[in-house]
Amino acid sequence: MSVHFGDDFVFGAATAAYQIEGAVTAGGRGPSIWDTFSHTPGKVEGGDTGDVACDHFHRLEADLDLLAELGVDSYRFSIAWPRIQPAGTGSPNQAGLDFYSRLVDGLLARGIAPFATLYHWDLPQALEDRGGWRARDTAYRFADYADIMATALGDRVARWATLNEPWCAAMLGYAAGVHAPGATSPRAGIRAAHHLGLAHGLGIHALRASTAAPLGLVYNIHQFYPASDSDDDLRAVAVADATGNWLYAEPVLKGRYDELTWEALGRHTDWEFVAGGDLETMSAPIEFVGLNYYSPSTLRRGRVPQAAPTPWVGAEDVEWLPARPPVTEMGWTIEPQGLTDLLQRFHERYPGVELIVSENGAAMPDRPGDDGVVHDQDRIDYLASHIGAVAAARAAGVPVTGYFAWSLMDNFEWSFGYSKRFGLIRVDYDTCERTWKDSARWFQQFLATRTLA
Ligand code: IFM
Repeated sequence: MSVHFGDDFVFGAATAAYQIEGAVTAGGRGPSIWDTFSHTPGKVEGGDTGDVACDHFHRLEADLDLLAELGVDSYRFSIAWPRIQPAGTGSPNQAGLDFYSRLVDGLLARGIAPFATLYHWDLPQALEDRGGWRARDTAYRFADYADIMATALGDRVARWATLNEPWCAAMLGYAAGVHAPGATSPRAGIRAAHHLGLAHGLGIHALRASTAAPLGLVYNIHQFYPASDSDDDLRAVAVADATGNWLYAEPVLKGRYDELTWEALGRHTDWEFVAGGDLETMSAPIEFVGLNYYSPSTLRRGRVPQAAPTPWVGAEDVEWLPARPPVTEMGWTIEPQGLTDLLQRFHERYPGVELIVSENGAAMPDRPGDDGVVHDQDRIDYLASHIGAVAAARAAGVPVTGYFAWSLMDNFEWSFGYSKRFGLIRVDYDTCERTWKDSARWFQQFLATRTLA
């Protein structure tokens, strides 16, 4: 059986600024929390930093040509806030605006729809020095930045996301300490989650004033399964959902926090940072939600509470079972059915919102053959099976309108540095040379027919 995706379905590839751009001091860019974090010994594998990354900043035109050759409908990129406001406040840095303006115009000239994400984790360091996402003020500074970007690019960007994966920004960054800024306080993680949601709502208001494009945000809603049908294991999933998923989605899509979210997080916070009117601001109407999916997890009621610091704030007595094989280089279970299930259950909980698979892909071992090419049949299988999983969700009535492969090219995988490769296109980190992997050729051929065999 084959599945065909009509022309109204959007296929694309995704990247993020700090992961590919490099050129961290070029054009007046200020330091971000990821510059500080990656330069702190012991924080990133191999001492890797984003100083050069894929040197995309200097290779923009050639990278846009790669996208055109791939044949994508859309490109999802993120804007580095510290290129626009080097110290996180004040008037915009023209060189930064010019770079993204060239990026957007270059996409449009190639017939590719620009999909911009405003915040993919590179907070200006100056704002972190004033409290970062622990501070309510950061949400208002984000709205100023959103306003600047909407004014500059609102006539040309086809789709805007305010945030990428607020769970990672809040919990990996402020509770578990494995992402920038490296804080290890559950309370700070929850505050950050709320202020990120507030920033999203304020950002939507700012964007709305200058663009008619669809607006939304991107989540990594986790797909959880209970280890058994026991009440304990079902409760483990409910708690993990309430604290790891609905903490982010419920205020935005329903204007409230779930009862179980208040309850489970109550041991860490008194919620004093939730001000009157916040939930209304956070739930400003949006057109779409992006869901990033890589792998599901199986949970049971934990026998031993998780040791701190953990990103699973509020779910400390939930146990994550070891990943079932087959796994990717990240050690993540390969389970396409998880994507169908995620799309279905998100749609059931939040009907009426358009969904986009805004990231999906796999880090694989990737050894170039004697011909210098990476013959990554494993990645092709991963992509094909997950695009099939999207088709299954659509067939079941879920309004999924797009799929973005992560990632266009190998890049800086946060605390794993350059040790994990997710790209369709290989990057030689000594020369920054790009080489097409078999998966890139496969995606190109697939996009030519939009038909999955
Ligand atoms: O590389 C990241 C990306 O920045 C956010 N989503 C998950 C990807 C793979 O870990």
